[in-house]
Formats: sequence, C-alpha cells, structure tokens
Amino acid sequence: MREPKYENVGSTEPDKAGVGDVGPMIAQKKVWMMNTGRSQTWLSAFVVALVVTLGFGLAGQALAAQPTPWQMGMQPAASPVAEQINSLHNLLLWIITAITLFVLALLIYVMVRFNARANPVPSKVTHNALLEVAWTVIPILILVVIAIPSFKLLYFEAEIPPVDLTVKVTGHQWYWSYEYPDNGGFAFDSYMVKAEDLKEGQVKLLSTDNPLVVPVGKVVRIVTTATDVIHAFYIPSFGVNVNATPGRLNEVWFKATAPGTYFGQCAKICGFDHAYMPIEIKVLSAEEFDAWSQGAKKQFGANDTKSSTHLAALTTDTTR
Ligand SMILES: [Cu+2]
Repeated sequence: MREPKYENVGSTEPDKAGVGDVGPMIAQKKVWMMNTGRSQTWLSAFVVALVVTLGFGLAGQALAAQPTPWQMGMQPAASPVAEQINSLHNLLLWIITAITLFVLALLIYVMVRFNARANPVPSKVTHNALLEVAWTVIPILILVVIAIPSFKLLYFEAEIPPVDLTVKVTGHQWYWSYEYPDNGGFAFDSYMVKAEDLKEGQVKLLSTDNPLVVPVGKVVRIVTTATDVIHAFYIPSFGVNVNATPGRLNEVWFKATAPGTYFGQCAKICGFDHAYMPIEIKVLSAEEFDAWSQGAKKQFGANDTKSSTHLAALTTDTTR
C-alpha cells in the first residue's frame, strides 16, 4: 500500500500566526483558510486510505471458504441465505461509510468555522425548524431503507423451503455428532484432527476426522440440540448460526451452491475445549453423496455412537 504524501501539508505557518495572535481580521481569515486547506488534504488522504482498505476487503472475498490470514471481508457466500447476508452487509457498509464521512465533515466544518478564534461572538440561535425536521426525518428514511431488506432476509432465513435432507446436529463437550434420520438413520461423531495428526490438505484447528457430508444444490434442514451445555452451530459461508441447546430443537436450513469443503466452529462459549470443536462440511455432487451414504451406512450403521438425545415420537393421546 502506497503511503499518501503529506510533505507539503505539515507547514508550521498557521501555528506561527495562530495562538495569541491579535492581528487584524484579514490576517486571521487567511490563517483559517489555510487550516481549512489542510483539513481537506487530510480528508482526501483519509478517503484514499478508506478506498484502499475496502479494495483489500473485496479482494479477500475471492479466497477459500475458511478464515484466511488478514481476511477483511466476509467469507464468500455458498448458500442463498449467505448471499443475501453478504449483500445486506455491503449495503450497510456503504450507508455507514456515508454517514461517518458526513459526520466527520460536519465536525471539521464546526471546528474550523465556529471555534472561539474564528467566531468570537457566538450566535444565540437555539431553534431551526427546518433543520430539526430534517435531522428527524432523514434518519427515519435511512432506517426504513435498512429495515426493508433486513426483514426480507429474516423471513427468508426463517421459512424453510421443501426439505431434501435432514441432518440432526448434536453438540457435546467438545465435539459434534451428526445423524441422518431420513437418509439411512446412521450417526457418527466428528472430532477435530489434532495438529500432530494433520494430513496433507487438512487445516489446523478446522479439519475433522468425520466431516458432515451433504449434497450440492439440495435444501438441507439442520436440527440442532446438545447433550450438556449450549453450543452453537456456525458456518459463515452458509449463513448458518444456530444455538444447540440441551432439551430443545432448533431448525435452520441451507442450500450449498457449490461443491467443496466448508468450515465453521462452535460459536457459543461452551467450556474448556470450546475452540477445539470445529465443523467441517463436505459438499458433494448428488452421485458422490449417494456413494458416500452407502459407505457411511456400512461404516456407521451398526455403530453405537448415536447421539443420546432422540426426537420424541409424536403420539396422539385421545383419552385426555
Ligand atoms: Cu461448543
């Protein structure tokens, strides 16, 4: 990143003529014009820095679906919900940047124009109807602009489309277990691979011995619960973050848009090894997923690692 050039800016001229100067008005006016010029140069330097930073942020989005060193932006979206989350985030970023720059400009203007030296006799005005209406109505309009996509996104997340596959996710201290109730009924545990056991291509602190596997382009319903304390199932690139609470079931959905490996982590401080219960999700094509399911049924079918929390069967009791 190139440093903005400030060499011509740090003139001591205003200071020399500044504090304690009781010269004629014209001289003072000149000083303030010079100070304003310096503010503008700083402002443009700030804008350049901001644009460069945002540029890095956008470049960061083109990387893998896992945290990367010096990542600035969000992880690339790999589900419709995550796409909408990212676009809402980007909209908010523009709005907050504009508001921040506007407030900064107002502050600089007030400091330069209305300080005691530039404005020795302050105005006694306390009301300005037009201004007061404007600074009430404009923020309301901004909030309405934010609220519309925000509510749309909330409903989009909350309403689960017709489901192709259900995975029950159970949080434990400190690992996850996954169960496929409508696709063979098998279940397995998923532990982090320790640093000393990492194989080629595995990611430290994120890879697991048994990743969660789902098909691409299918609506996957995630049902979460936990056996001990509250955990949270968090996969940034799918826009999924849902609590896994003992004795309760929470639902969330995603539809992976591209095959690949995606990583998440427990997002609820859940005890000693909270940081070591990562989530690894492999998204496969439909055929690869079917082949994997067949193997998994054999591998995990007779395995007694099913989670201890089971969905209660619905019964109709007519005697009550
Ligand atoms: Cu946890």
